[in-house]
Amino acid sequence: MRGDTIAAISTPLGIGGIGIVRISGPQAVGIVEGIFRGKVRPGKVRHRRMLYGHIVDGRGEEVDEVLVSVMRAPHTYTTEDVVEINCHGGMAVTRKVLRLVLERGARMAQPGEFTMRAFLGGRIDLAQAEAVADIVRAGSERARRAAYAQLSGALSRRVEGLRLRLLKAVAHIEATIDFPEGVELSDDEVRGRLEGVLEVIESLRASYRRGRVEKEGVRAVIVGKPNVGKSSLMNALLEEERAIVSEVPGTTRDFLDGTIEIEGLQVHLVDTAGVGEVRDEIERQARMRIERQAALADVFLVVLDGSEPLSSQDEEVARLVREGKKVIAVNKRDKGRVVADEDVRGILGKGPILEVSALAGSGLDDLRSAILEVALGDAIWEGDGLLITKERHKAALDRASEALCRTLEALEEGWPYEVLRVEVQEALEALEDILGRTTPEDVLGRIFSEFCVGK
Ligand SMILES: Nc1nc2c(ncn2[C@@H]2O[C@H](COP(=O)(O)OP(=O)(O)OP(=O)(O)O)[C@@H](O)[C@H]2O)c(=O)[nH]1
Ligand SMILES: [Mg+2]
Repeated sequence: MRGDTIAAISTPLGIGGIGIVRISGPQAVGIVEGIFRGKVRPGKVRHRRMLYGHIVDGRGEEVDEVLVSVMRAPHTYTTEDVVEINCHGGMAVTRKVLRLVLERGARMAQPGEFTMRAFLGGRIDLAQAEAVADIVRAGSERARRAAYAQLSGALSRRVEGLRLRLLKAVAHIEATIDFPEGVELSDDEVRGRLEGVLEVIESLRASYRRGRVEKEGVRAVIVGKPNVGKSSLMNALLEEERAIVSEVPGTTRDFLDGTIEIEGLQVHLVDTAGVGEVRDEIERQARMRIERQAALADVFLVVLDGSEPLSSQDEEVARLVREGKKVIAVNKRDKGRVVADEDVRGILGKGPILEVSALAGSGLDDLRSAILEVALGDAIWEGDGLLITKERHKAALDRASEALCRTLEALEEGWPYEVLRVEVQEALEALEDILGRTTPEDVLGRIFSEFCVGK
């Protein structure tokens, strides 16, 4: 319910430099007045100010030394009065401060409730609110950049622009219905306007694949026959001795993973057991794990030993990765090379071939670039930097696109303008759904419930 006052610990639970208890709502300032002792009373603050003092409990005993930010509605995160108590970042301290706040009448905030209030208060739209969760979760530079663009309203402005253009088209269609003889636009002009909008929608839809990759990163699964240096390469890329390396074939049985960032893109590396003969139960289990990982791969990093002729085991590896995108690393180049590129192509087909030495650490920069290129490869998109990253937005744009295509068809076939109006209206509503203007309450609830508490 809006109108009550909510509170939560907004910093991660655990030990940290500071912990912040955030309070929002009409009682926020009054509640803090009751537990704060300092030179300036929170109630005296008219806009944004930080006060130094102590939090005291019901018996007047000091709980912690704090800084309290007092922010007055409507220019706050939630658009309501907001007070944030910066205390020491320990579990006992933050919990105690929160308990005192709750005892004075605040209610524990639901996940995402502060941001939901910002949305309901009209400070941000739904696409921006969703971006709050994304920027908090962003694990790489590219994910952060995509989330920030959405948070700052780049997507919202684009969608709002399209919405206004469609509204004009609707106004024109309605005028044509009401005063058929008084219209100043021809069918061609209506078509031109709708096509213009459709074009922008299509370019946004086309950015979705790329947007997903930038936001989620990619999973690169390292495969190869035993002893070619998969684990060595994994360690070299991670710059850490993560996996056991030995001259004995069959060293890796399970799979291991680790994450690197290549030019801001998160790449999740998975090292697997060597693909070879299956002679016992452990090897059977290892093979099952390889196949499971292979099914999850966005990209394969296929490792060959370039110092030895290719074997039937390499061909088995090739069969495993046949369907996928791949980067081929011809390893052990420090030992000399006997395998020619044509032979590699012969069994593995497409994909960049890189000569590397995991042992000497050479060729790794080119390998990283190749992984990046292949990961982004068929997500090529020639846009202006604005990316769709969310399934919900993609679905809304699909709906808008289909409705506009139907509108154009109806126009082509000379259907009455009443029919056009219905279709354009559908497209309009789909766009408004991105901004949260027509989004039903249960959908809103679901979106905000995915946030963390305190956001
Ligand atoms: N000379 C040379 N030796 C390498 C290179 N990379 C790995 N090795 C050696 O090859 C052997 C096998 O390396 P691993 O990294 O364990 O190979 P793997 O593919 O993970 O092996 P399995 O887990 O058994 O399938 C070790 O003795 C490594 O030191 C390289 O670039 N040059
Ligand atoms: Mg290994």
